[in-house]
This record gives sequence, structure tokens and C-alpha cells, in this order.
Amino acid sequence: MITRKKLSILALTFCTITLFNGAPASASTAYTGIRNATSQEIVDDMKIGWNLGNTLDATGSTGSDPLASETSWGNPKTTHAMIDRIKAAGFNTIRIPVTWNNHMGSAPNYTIDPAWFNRVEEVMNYAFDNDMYVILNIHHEDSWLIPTYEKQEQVTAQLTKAWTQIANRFNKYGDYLIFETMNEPRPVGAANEWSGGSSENRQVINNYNLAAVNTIRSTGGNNASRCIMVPTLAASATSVAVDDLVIPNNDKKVIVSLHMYSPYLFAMVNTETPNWGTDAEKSELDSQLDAVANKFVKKGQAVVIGEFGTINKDNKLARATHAEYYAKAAKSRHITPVWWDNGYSAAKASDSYGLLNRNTLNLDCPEVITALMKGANVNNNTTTSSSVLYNFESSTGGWTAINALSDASVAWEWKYNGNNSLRADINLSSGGQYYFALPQNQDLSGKSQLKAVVRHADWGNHGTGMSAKLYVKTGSSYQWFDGGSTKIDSSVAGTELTFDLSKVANLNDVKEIGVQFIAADNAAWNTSLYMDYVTAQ
Ligand SMILES: [Ca+2]
Repeated sequence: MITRKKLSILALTFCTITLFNGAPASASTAYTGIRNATSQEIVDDMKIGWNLGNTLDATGSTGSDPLASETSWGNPKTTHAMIDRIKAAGFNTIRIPVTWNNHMGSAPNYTIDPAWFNRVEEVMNYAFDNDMYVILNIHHEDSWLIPTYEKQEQVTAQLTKAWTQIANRFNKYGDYLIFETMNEPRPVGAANEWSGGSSENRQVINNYNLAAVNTIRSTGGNNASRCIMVPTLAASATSVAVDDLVIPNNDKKVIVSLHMYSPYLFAMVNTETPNWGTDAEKSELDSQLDAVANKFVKKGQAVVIGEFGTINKDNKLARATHAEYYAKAAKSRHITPVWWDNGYSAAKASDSYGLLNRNTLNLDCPEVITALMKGANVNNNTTTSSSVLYNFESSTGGWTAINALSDASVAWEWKYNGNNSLRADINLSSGGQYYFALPQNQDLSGKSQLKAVVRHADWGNHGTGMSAKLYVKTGSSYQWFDGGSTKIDSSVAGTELTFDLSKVANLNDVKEIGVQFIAADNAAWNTSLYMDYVTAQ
């Protein structure tokens, strides 16, 4: 996507948390090495994906802090909890569009700002912590990435420097990391910008793909054989664009990258029809995907649709119908689609592709997500596998403390997973009740069990001991359900709370989840409560 929503500039302070410390029990796809898998097997395993759009690719003004580019198009700073939410919704692949040009030094070295590398890696690890695939690219580079013979030598020099640095920096990551050589390289402003460009443009883009792949491969290690996605001109699926694409070196680990917002008027134009779903419309979509499958997949060439989606025209049923049909039609042809989410979802506005409200972590259109998962046949997967809902690595994720001396905050001095946990200080009193609560609408349907790990500090007088229970409030009456009381032992390891959700009504309409702590009758003085690693399975 090249369009963008209105910008705002936020000055942010950045924490320097190192997320990856190899903590025990940390599910992670970061360092799994290169498996003995074909590119098609990996694409099939990617199931269905989500774009962190208009974020690390944003190029708005930043004031004195270059890292503020992340929020320069109006999205909040990316948190671990956001990616946890996306994983919990069923996505196992995240495309992270990144623009590097505004974080690069000048020729001839084009040195990338180390602080920018650190931030990109931090966000990548939010996904790896969730056992996800990551597609990392170079995104809004159109100002210099010009596909003409005249510019070719100069562009190749910068492209090669960029990919040398990126490939070396992330070489240690296993094959859940996929590089994408470019986003939508094209002759910006030309009449055929989006329809295949000129023969010269297509030839030069083939040369750029070859240069990027050669550069990545030459860094060796895991980069010698990880998957690399290469786009056609503008990532277009027009026949002229796909027919002229040359796979660099006939490399078997190269995946073709296409963007297919289809059909255009329904998917992208807010003043056009909000309806979709006739037999003719379905067969048109089938024809487009058949063309891709016949050209590539059936000849052994794997394909990812790196961007697709529909804007919100206040038409959630039509969007859901389309989403399910699209996902099923793509997956049945062994093509993995990746939804474009730019964080913006205002009804009937242009560019309203957002599915996740990144401020509240609520899903803006859960019907579309349910439909995508149904189409991609990942319902069973999401109901049986464990999802990390909250790990409190960089934010409280909206959790609050009730009846406490302080609000809930991220703490480092104790953690069960990663580097941090959630903390609140309390004043123990006889039989006192204290809560960590997340008062947000959530859909936990399909989940059978909720877990969290809690602890209290050694200080304070705990008397005969504190107990805790996980609870949810559901439905319009905020009906209370809990998993029963568990005595907290004061061990440093923490105490796991488990909640069987099978008897809970209205799991699709959870209003609040939380932990209730109950002090002993003979408790006194102040202490601290901790919670970490809230998961659902
Ligand atoms: Ca944690």
C-alpha cells in the first residue's frame, strides 16, 4: 500500500528492553535454524498472515527523534500485547514493512542507524515470541528505488548496501524469518505505474531482485538458504508483470510476492459498491487466483500474496463473505494471503483496512477475522494451541490494579517469562481482596482454558497465606465465572492459576478478565503482587 492516513507527530520515549534472553518455557520461532523444508512447505505452514502496516514503514516527520517515524502516521508504538492479540486471533504470519531510507546514512556506505535496527529487531521478536513467521522487507523506498537503466547502477549500489546490512544483522534467525527484496517497485507517476510498467522497468526490477538475492545469499549462514520473497513490478498480478518476472538464479527458496486487493472497486474504493458475493464475483476471483496458480504454483514456484484486504464500508457481512471466500480460494491453491492492516478502520473512509484497534486491543471487525480463519481452516489450530495473550514485556496491555496502592505497572524484578511482569503494591488487610483486571471486550470463543502465573513479594505479613483465582465477566450482565481458588506459594517460580472455560457462558462476549487475590484473615502490612504470562488454549 502506498496510501496513508492523516499524520500526527508523537514524541515518545523509548525503553531499551532486550526481549530475547532465552528464558525457559519461552515458545519461540527465532532460533530454530533452517529446517529441511521446501519453500512450498513453508508457505503452506504460514497459513494466514497480517501486515503491521503504516508503522515501521511510516515516513512522516519525526522532530529530533528518528525512531518516532514509527508513530509518524498516527499509529501508537507497537507493543508485545498487540502482536499477542494478533496471534490469539489466529494469524501465524506477520509481515513487517520497514522503510530504511530515512534511517540510512549517505553514499557510499548507506549505514543504517543501529537504534533503528534495534527497534526493528524488538518488534520482530514480539512475533517470534508468539511462534510466528516474520516477513521483513524494504518498503517505501520509491524515492531512490527507480527502475530505469539510467538509475540502475546507483540504485543497485544502495540496494546492495542495504541488504548486506539487513542480512548480516538478522542472519542468526532461523527460517521463520523471510526476507522480501522490495515492496512495490515501479515507475512512480507513470501511466502504467500499477499495470505492469514498461519492458525496461520490468527488466530493471528483475536485475534488482537478482542483486538483492545474490547479496543476501552471499552473507552465508542461514541466509544461504532461507526463503526470500521477490515482487513483480508493483507486486502486480497483471499478466504482463507476472509473465516477465525472472526468478533469480532459479533459486528454489525464492517465493513470488504479489499484492491482490481484489476486486478493486469493492476492496479499495470507498465510494464504490459495499456488496460482494455473487456467483459471477466469486468466479472472477477464482479466475484471478487460477492464473497465479497456473503460472507459478503448479510449476513448483511458491507464491505469497503479501497484501490483500478490504476497506470498511460499514459492510461487515459482505467483507466477511469476501474474506472467507478469498482465504479459502487462496489456500486451496497453496497460496498464503497476508491481510493489509494499517491501523485505521473508520467506516466508509478510504484506507480503512484496520482489523485491530491498536489502542484498546479490541478487534474492530471480528466477523472478518473469524471469516479469514474459517477460510484458511485454522479454527482448529487456534482452539487447540496455546496463545500468549499478555506477557507484559513492554506495556501493561491495558491491565489495571484495583484496591491497590499503585496502578499496575511493568516490573523487572520478577518474571515468569521474558524479562518483565505486571506489578501492583497493596496494603494487606484482614480478608482483603485485590485485583488485576483487564476491562476490555474480548472474544474467547473456542478457548478451553485460561492460565496465568502469579506471585506475591516476600515482604508483608501473609499470615496463613494468600490465595488467588482467575475470573471472567461475560455478557451484558457481566456475569462472573472463576476457576476456583489456588493458594499462592511464595516461591520465586510463581504459582500457575488455571481456569477451565468449558462452563462459561457467552465466551464470545467477555467484558473483563482478571485475577482476584484474597488475603488471609491475619494478614497485614504492605506487599507487592505480580502476574505474568497470561495464556489461552
Ligand atoms: Ca513476561
